[in-house]
Amino acid sequence: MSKNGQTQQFDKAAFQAAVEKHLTTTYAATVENATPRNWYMAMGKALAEISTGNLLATEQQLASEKARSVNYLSLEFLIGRLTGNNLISMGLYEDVAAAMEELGQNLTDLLEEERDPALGNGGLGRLAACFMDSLAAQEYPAVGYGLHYEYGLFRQSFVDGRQVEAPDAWRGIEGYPWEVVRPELTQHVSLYGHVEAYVDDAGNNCRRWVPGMTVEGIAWDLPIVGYGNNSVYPLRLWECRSSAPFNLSRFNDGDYVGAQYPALEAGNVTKVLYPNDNHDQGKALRLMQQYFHCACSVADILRRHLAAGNKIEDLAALETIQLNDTHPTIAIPELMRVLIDDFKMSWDQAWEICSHTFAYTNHTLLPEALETWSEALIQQMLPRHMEIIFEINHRFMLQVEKTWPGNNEVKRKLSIIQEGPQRMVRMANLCVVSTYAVNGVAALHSELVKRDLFPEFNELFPGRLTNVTNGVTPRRWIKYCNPGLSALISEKVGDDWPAHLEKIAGLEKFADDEAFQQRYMAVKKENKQRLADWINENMGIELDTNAIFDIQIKRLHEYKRQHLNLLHILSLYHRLLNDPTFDMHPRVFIFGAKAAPGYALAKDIIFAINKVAEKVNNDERLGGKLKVVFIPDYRVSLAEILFPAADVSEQISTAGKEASGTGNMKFAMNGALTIGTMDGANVEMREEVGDDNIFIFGLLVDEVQKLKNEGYDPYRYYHADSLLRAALELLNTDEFTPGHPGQLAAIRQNLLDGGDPYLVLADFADYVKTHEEIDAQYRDQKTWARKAILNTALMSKFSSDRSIRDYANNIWKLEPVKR
Ligand code: KOT
Repeated sequence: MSKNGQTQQFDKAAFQAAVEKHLTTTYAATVENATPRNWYMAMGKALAEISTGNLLATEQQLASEKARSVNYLSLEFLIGRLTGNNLISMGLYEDVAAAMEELGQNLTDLLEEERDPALGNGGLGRLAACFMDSLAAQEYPAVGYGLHYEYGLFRQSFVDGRQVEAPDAWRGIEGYPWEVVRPELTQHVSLYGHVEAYVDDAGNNCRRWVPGMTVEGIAWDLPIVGYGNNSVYPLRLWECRSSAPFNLSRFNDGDYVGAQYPALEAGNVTKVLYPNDNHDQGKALRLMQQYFHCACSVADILRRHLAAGNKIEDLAALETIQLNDTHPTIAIPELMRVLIDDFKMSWDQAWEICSHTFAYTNHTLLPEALETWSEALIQQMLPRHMEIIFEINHRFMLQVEKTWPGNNEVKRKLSIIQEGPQRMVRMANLCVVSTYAVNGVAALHSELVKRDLFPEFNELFPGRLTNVTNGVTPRRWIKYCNPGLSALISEKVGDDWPAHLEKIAGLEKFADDEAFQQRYMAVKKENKQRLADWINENMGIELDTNAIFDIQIKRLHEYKRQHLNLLHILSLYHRLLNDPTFDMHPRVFIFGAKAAPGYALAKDIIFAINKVAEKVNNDERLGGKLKVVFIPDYRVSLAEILFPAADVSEQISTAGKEASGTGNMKFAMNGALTIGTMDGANVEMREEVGDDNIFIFGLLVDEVQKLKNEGYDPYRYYHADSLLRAALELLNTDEFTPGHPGQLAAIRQNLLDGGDPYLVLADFADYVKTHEEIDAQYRDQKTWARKAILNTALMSKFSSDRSIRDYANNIWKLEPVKR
């Protein structure tokens, strides 16, 4: 790697010529009349030509070396904008900025033209994107398999404070410049129909699926560019189209509109990303998406394997398939079906391969997020798969019988088929039975997976259940999004830290250096100003960057407890107005969150925060001490401005509910101090930074359990705590909704009479007290700077490079292949 991390010669003149050629021939614009969007598209195309070349070369090298690779199957890849990030990975950022400047274009402005590809809901999808980045950066051979949704996660706006959803046509009219369609990789996917028995030529009794219809899977590749190397891996996204665009007989009958009907239906399969995070809706079209994704991906894995000259028997030796949660579980019976029905393997041969090929990551313990599918639905859509699932379960039940003879209760609990009025298939059980490794995503979470979710499985399959703590890519989440901090880090520890995050530990010795503290805090101030400018320009709210920027950005969910944050804000409002002795450092509370469109209480919480913001931001009596901002349409590109600008990071889920969290890591890397519960990865972050450099509060997992077992009574806290009472009562007035009392009462109702399922009231007092500590400590800027620096310095464990090395060494048994 040469200067600037550049991996190959950059020919400026040739690049400029390529941009201008695309401007005219691809986008029909001239240098004189081109819009910024034309320029961005043409530049993107010219860059994609370079990465596509490297993608093909990497593909060929890996095939010829017969390298073992991982296939990362995920219904979500929340990649965010690619252009800026790929420029950094290619080491071309400065060169391209200069080349575009000569063409009269400002690179920073052009990068703003890119829409976010929002092909994920939140943490799970963003993790998949960070993992692809880390696989490529470390050259672990990999293919990401996902869906080419026509519409990504909905766009959010607020109308009178309420969330309104709009479709997200992320590819625009022109298409996305980084994607390349691969027609030669098209797959055909069957659906519906029935299974029939037949006797083959050798006299064997066989079964085969006679499908009711087929659809086509079109492959679109996005380049995952390795940082500072020339490896480029594909993120392969499948688009569903109708196999036959017209039903020809009906077309010839003159029924032109009716003839196009099947085409419209097939297009529906990958039309839109389901907008639920941590929630299973159980819709038939979602099952079809899942199967379509799995059938295309499994077929493509086999195609690659065989095309490289490998034997089908060697599949497990050369390929591993990681299932990102249970969403792609149907890949397991699909591979069994192909091996048995198409490759004519015996059950035992096929099972030997499958059970050594798949591994599964569990991302949640929330019961409402654990997927089950109705047996009747699978039977109808995928009849052969249902047979295979029954057979897997039958053999598994025999094994359970051996370990726990005559114990029907344990059988009922472990069975892949859940009995009841409507029999359901438990996808997590199918995964644990059929994979060689199951991991949770943070140490605490993985312990709870073993202890609470799958204790008997852990007994039955010792060693199968394990942990890989999540991580985030330091390329996007420090280097790209925080250039000021990056320059400062490079000056102190050298410039190879983005690929070797252990190096940032070198900052630790500057934590007490006053000159360094001042520069570090100056960078923070600039980042706060950048965010304040964005908020002023887009929302018309003016902020003082001397205030504490206290940020909670993540999906809106009761267990994440944005309403605990809200109650704290209400308590400050109450004290500022009613307690003349109360003083506080000015504070800006910033939120960003989308609520699932069908999640009423989550939407009520958004509405309440917006209404409180409206009042508070214009209330002269508060003397500018309290501001509340709810940023609309929170997405990756806004996260890139928000994380670097935070002083305080809110990670306040009920203990045991947030499997890991990954925003917590991004905040800390960028020097925000965490206020958080002993939940998910917060626990390991505390281990790394030390108790003095993080603000931990609230009940522990076992205390939550104990309180619930004893019969939790939210009214106990309500009666005992006058501040809490004052905050809750504000929700019953028309203080924030003038003339409309009760518009915010649903939240209060849920917390008091609804039983407060996430123990908001139980944790309130400790939360308030911990915020008072934050207030006091922020006033001592030197001490604060020291803590912030230590947070950056001590976060190296949470690089997704480390996560991927853990997967590679402990689960996948994968070696890097250098280009
Ligand atoms: C579940 C169902 C549908 C869509 C998303 C989920 C989901 C998301 N389950 N867990 N997650 C989050 O995954 C992140 C990455 O591991 C975790 O950091 C986070 O705690 C999970 O809530």
